[in-house]
Amino acid sequence: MAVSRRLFVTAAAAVVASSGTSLALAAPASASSAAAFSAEEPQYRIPVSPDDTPEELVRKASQVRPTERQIAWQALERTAFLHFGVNTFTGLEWGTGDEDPEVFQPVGLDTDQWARALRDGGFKLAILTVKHHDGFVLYPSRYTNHTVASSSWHDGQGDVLRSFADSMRRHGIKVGVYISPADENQYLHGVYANGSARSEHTIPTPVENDDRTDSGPQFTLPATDYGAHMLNQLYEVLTEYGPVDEVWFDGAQGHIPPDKVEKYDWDSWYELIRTLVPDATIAVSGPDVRWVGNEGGFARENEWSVVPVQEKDNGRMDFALSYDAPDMGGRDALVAAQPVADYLQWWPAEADVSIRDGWFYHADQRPKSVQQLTDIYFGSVGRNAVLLLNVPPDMDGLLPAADVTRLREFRERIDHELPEDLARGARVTTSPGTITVDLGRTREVNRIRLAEDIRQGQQVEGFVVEAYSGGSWTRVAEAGTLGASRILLLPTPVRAQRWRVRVTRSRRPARLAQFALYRSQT
Ligand code: FUL
Repeated sequence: MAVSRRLFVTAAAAVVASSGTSLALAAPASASSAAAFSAEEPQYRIPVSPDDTPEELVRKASQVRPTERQIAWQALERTAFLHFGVNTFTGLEWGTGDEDPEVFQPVGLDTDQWARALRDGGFKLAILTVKHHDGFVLYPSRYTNHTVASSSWHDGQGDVLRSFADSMRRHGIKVGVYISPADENQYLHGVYANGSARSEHTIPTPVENDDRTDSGPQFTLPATDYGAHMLNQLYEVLTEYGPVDEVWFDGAQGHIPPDKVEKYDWDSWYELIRTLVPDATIAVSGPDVRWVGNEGGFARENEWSVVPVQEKDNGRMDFALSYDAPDMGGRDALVAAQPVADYLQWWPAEADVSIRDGWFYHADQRPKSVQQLTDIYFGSVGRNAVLLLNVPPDMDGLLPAADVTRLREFRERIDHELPEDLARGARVTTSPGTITVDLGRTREVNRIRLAEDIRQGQQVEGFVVEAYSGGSWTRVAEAGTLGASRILLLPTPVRAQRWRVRVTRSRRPARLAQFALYRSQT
């Protein structure tokens, strides 16, 4: 079959280069998907219709590809959340919007300490709650008084966002911003969910005595009153604090009564973000990254990055099934979602969880154990998701010492779980659907890490890993999806010189980017 052979030739070239980590193989695709793969260009989002046959759905899924920004995001693997704001001082998880800004007194704020701890924990990006549901803003916004500027902390001159962004960049950590769509303070001021119609707004909307003199980009965008408020805040955050790498929109409504519905101006928000920071991912209530569906940090055993989505109000994409669906993108899910799905889209999973029970700091809570964090790592990064671990700063404005220690221990543990790759530089041979590595001598292995080259989409639906011993191949592990990262833990170490991965089912010929073997040192 032509497609298969072409990929196989490419595979051979990769093997000759003996990169050790860039392997390729032609897997036995199911006949229907392989035969149908042809003219259509692969893309990030492919329309589906109720008339598509199950085979057509699978063929379309096989043609979905990530964008460059999604590829860069997926490679981060470990990302961090920092929930910090008035709740840190009131002890609440969801604020009220009418708290006195004076409660915000992080007298020892040291964002370099945050950055060092996250860097030493192996984190590549950190997302700060610039605004949580209470509407209190961690920088001096021109569009609300519910901000750090209304606190006597630093005589009203404090700016946590500036400090955070500068520290993260100094320590090589990318900058993300959580800006809650729900805003209790704006609700109390009659702006959020006030029933205003969408109309054209000039963004940034000039304020009295506006201090912005340089002429940055200007927008005319449709929005409600509150939508324009969000646009103005996004504009401030995305133009005054250096390059932002992720904008995180939560889906929760806080305490705002459920019948007070603000129809968010997603299309306008996304347009502003894409124009101001084209490389930034827009996460969760956004087109680039999807919420995994729980707040425990665990992806599904078989996690797909190609999933059926529905187009909702004002250009928002949403999952076509429910977020707790056990299968997000397998063949059955593609069919089950068909009556309501508009597209199949590359929408990879982000698994969020807090190191403590709450998202905000509470003195009576303790960080999770190294073992719990390790299980979470294998359950997220090991299952084709990116981990988003929350580490909440305390009332001094510091990450608690116990959490700092735990982050370092966590990184050390992962380093010991996946030490030297025993397959690096090994002799590699391929045959259709199989890659074999010869380690040159018998080695003991108990961790296996595999990855598809996601530039070619996500194709693998089933694979086995086998070790050659006693004159025959023995199955040591088997799993369904593979995706950007799959880590398999063997219950007992296996000794063998030759190891192979065999793809047993795939949507179209797959290409492996990694086949690594480890003996943990724990
Ligand atoms: C949720 C919010 O309601 C929580 O407070 C927290 O921010 C979490 C990450 O998302 O939906």
